[in-house]
Amino acid sequence: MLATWIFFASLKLNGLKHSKAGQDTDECVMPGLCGNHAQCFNTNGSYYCRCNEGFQPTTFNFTATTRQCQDINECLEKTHDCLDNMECINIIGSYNCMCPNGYRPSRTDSGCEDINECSDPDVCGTNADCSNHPGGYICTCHKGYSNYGNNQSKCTKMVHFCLANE
Ligand SMILES: [Ca+2]
Ligand SMILES: [Ca+2]
Repeated sequence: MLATWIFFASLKLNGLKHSKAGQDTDECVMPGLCGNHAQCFNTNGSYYCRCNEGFQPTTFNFTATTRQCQDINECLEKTHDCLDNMECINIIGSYNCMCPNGYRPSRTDSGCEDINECSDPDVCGTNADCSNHPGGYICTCHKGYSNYGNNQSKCTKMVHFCLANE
């Protein structure tokens, strides 16, 4: 649920208020009067600005002079509706719910599920056993092979360096 913020313009702009005939002037025809990420609404004798959905005013007493509507960080303010096992990624004007590395969107519900990397026989190659675990996998090398400390890479034949006195 994104909050909608409204600020009323108390600014008196010369020449923008009532015309001599007492008729209302549409201040909103002035480009950029409310700044970025805001909409201008004309009223009889005045006007007001409203931040677009996903934005809020930068200060409490917000008028058109400051012209500031800033992005709401829904992730920090905990107003997002991402599920517990999803990551909230703030973007300008909205937010995204993403699955962490090693997970993908579930086909059965709207959450995330582990990717079984071992279903791809090529992920660890023929010289290792692949074991899947939540969010990752491990390649365990066969005897005589090594992935040299990177247990998510393929294993290569270990090279034996002979010492001079061997
Ligand atoms: Ca945002
Ligand atoms: Ca996994």
